[in-house]
Amino acid sequence: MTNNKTVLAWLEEMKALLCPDKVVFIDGSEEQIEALRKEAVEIGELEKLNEELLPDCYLHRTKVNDVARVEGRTFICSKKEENAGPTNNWMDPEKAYKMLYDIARNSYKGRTMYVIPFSMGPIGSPLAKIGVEITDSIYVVLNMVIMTRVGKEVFDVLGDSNDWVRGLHSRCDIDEEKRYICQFPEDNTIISVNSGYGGNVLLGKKCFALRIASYQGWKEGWMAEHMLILGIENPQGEVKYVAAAFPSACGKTNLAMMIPPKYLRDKGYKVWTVGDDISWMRIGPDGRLWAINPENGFFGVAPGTNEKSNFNALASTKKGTIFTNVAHNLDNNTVWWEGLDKNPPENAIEWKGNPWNGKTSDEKGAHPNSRFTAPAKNCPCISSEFESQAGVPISAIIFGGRRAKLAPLVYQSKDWENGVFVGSTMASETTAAASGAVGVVRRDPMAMLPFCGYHMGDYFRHWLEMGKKLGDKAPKIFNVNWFRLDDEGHFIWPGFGDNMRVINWIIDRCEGKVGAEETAIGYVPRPEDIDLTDLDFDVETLKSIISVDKEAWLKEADEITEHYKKFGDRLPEELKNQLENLKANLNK
Ligand code: GTP
Ligand code: SPV
Ligand code: MN
Repeated sequence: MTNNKTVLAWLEEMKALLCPDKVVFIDGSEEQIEALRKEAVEIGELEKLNEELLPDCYLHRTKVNDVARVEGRTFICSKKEENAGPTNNWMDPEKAYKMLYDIARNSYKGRTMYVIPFSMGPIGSPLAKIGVEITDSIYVVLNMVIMTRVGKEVFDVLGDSNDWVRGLHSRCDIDEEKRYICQFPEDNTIISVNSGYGGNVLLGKKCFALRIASYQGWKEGWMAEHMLILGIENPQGEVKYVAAAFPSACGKTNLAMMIPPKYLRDKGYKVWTVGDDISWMRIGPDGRLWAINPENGFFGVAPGTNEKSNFNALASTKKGTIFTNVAHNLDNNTVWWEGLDKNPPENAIEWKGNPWNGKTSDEKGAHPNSRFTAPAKNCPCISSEFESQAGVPISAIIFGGRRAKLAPLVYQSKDWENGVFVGSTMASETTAAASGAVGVVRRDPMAMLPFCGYHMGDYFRHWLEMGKKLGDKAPKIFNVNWFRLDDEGHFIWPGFGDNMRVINWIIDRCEGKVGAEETAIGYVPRPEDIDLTDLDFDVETLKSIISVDKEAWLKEADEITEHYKKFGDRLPEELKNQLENLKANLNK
């Protein structure tokens, strides 16, 4: 399928190491994919779901010990430890290769080595990049076919070039003691062993499109970010694009596919999805920041997805989708998860594979991090620019996270540099998307804490440099928080589609159409400027979630001081000054 010498040489090396019984190149043809689906069903990797209700859909269960990303076993293997920085685990590349090759040696014996050529981004786009993943898992192949652009065409575009990312995945024994997810940014290489869970094994996604690509972006002058991309069409038919970085399971897929409230729809507002997780951004010929979604599908959180919370995501899962770790409804051979509807199946199998009665059981039917892998083209609101080679121009960048207290519903940073400060100090309560405690506040700069492939101080510096290059064409930077809780622990803001009310304020700010109140942390909306039409939500409550509590923010500033210490002398001076300014403003 290719004559590329660097590809062929690497494949020979991998064959000698892994000793597969046979090698299969994935050409992207429907016949080959269909044959693989059949085989996956025969060997029990997948279960075929109801062809009438969920055509071409399948169910997969991972091992119980293998249900989320494992940040503690994820490593950046740069030659120098200091280049991985204080927020990453580091391993010496020489030692890492040796250890990983020892683990993977002969692990494909009796198995097939699948070779997957894939493009992150529209094939041939100047913003796209190419990878080759080898794996011994049909589940991985079938997920990669949905999540990326796979097939011979990718090799054609690659030609003789050596600019491609090597990805080795081996399931080995799914032994959590020997599980490693290692990125070698200086070698364009990823090695993942002893896991079969999405974020650890779909190597195009977090490993390449964020950890390796963030490093490439730093070296080459572009940005790889953990951001959704959303187009907002106003009644005049003009579309503005925003990119938003929220940590895992904090609402990217939801915002990327939201349905505006009825009265805004009636006026003619529309929302178009470009991406729900990752954004690659470059400065275009016009000097603005242009973004593509490097992915081709959605690997979304299932629980909580329903017709009301995310109609478009649910619609996207109705055909050609792989469900992982959800409950299996045996009555009609479909799937179910917590929050899908109020009618859990009685005759079902839960995510671990045991019989389950959703009406009487206290156990969960679906794992909290259960996922769907759905083709982007299924999405009813997929953007007409989804396949655009040039990408879309970004008007605003939005940061956000889960903060029960403190962070206002929305505020605008004073300028790019202040926006980088806001992003670099982001914090959020942890979720089930990674193993470990849930609900603990942690600093997660730009939602990239688990995904930045180099020293985060250098990453902040890169953001500042990009701002200088963009000058007055830089997107405006905002921060949002949909997750404020009242004293009873209920969400105060209705969220979901009603977030459109906040997005409209953001767009109006970008266009200079609306004023704001200046506070110590940035610009917050004047209460009358957030449109509450048709919403049972009073202005006093709104005021309570857009106000800035100086005492609480002074405490926050102290925590930021601690957070910043980690970065030592690689913390840009500009950000230190930003922190001092914040303190001074709060003490005024
Ligand atoms: P990753 O795929 O892990 O990167 O996650 P994500 O950021 O795409 O998260 P997703 O959109 O799947 O949201 C996960 C959870 O956030 C779900 O439980 C949603 O119900 C909840 N959520 C999303 N938007 C809102 C909102 O506006 N308000 C509230 N209260 N919850 C929300
Ligand atoms: C995330 O955790 O941010 C995800 C899911 O998008 S995973 O691909 O597992 O990383
Ligand atoms: Mn994500």
